Amino acid sequence: MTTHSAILQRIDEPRRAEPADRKRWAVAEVEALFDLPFFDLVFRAQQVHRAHFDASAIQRSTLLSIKTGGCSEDCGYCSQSKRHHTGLEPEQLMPIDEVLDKARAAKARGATRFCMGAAWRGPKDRDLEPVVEMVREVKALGLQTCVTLGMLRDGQAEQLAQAGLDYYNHNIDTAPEFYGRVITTHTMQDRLDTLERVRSAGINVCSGGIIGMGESRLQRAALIAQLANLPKPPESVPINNLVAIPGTPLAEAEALDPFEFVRTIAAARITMPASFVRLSAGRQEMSDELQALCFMAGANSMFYGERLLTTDNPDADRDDRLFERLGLRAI
Ligand code: SAM
Ligand code: DTB
Ligand code: SF4
Repeated sequence: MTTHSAILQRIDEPRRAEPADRKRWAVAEVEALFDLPFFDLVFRAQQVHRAHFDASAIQRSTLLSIKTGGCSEDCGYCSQSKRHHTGLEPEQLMPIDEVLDKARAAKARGATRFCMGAAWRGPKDRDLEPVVEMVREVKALGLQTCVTLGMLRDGQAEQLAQAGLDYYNHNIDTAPEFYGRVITTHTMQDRLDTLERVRSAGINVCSGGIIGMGESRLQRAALIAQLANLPKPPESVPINNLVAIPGTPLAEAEALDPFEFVRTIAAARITMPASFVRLSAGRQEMSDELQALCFMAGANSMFYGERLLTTDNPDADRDDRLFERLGLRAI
């Protein structure tokens, strides 16, 4: 018998698998992509996109913060660090019934994946138990599951895999050379170690980054190269535009040229042809036209529903209208 999740899995599969002799991207080569005239870059990204995917099909995930605030880490962009004064009230882990209600609503609205986020450096074993239960129950609703819980220790990824977790989100966030300017309480190597644990446990990897944090174009290229050159590229690559949150060290970061955001999407598409590239945080501040350019540059996934973790996302109605106007189809 074909299960609902097996069908979802199949819809999700890119048209062509990665070639065995996959190219390694030098940072300079990725930078050369960024340096192309805008329309040459977008055209190239479109060609790659269409060779691997139906260009009208967009995957939609709904996010839920299951444990908000009070985090020990000092990530300079994040509202949830207890070191920043963002006025966010730390909360306990959300009860499972509430999580399931949100998941049912997300499914009814048309999301195919439900992503649960926790403001932890990493889960303690006693934290993981209830999350494992959430994964099992959300999956039983016929949704794909994703969690983002911070760094994992030995054995934790396997527990999540046993519960049937489909994706683990863990971003490398920025270029290796810029990492220490944004985060000092853990290293990029710590993040890479977790990604390796997730891979070894057989869970799909969701990893991307944030742009607009004051990094250079070369550093944006280095972020993309680092993702593309992972032993296996992430199945899902979220590209977040910084949401500048008052009270965080990056509250006053200078806004990035929107075309540079589109270029980053295009570079991700070209270097990771078979991955889903997610147009992630920052959509609330984007015009419909800018989002359309992102889809044209190869974005084929997004967060759907009015809330990200602690900030707003466009209303589902606005997104539905945009899909209709552009002839896009949700998967
Ligand atoms: N604590 C876990 C972790 O760090 O992986 C999970 C939650 S954390 C909030 C997930 C991701 O959200 C971060 O890695 C970052 O990429 C993104 N993020 C957080 N705050 C953001 C902001 N203000 N703007 C854009 N992206 C943000
Ligand atoms: C990802 O790359 N972006 C999402 C999800 N993965 C967890 C989070 C975006 C957070 C934006 C700021 C906030 O709402 O707090
Ligand atoms: Fe904590 Fe994650 Fe926010 Fe960093 S990004 S402060 S680890 S919740």
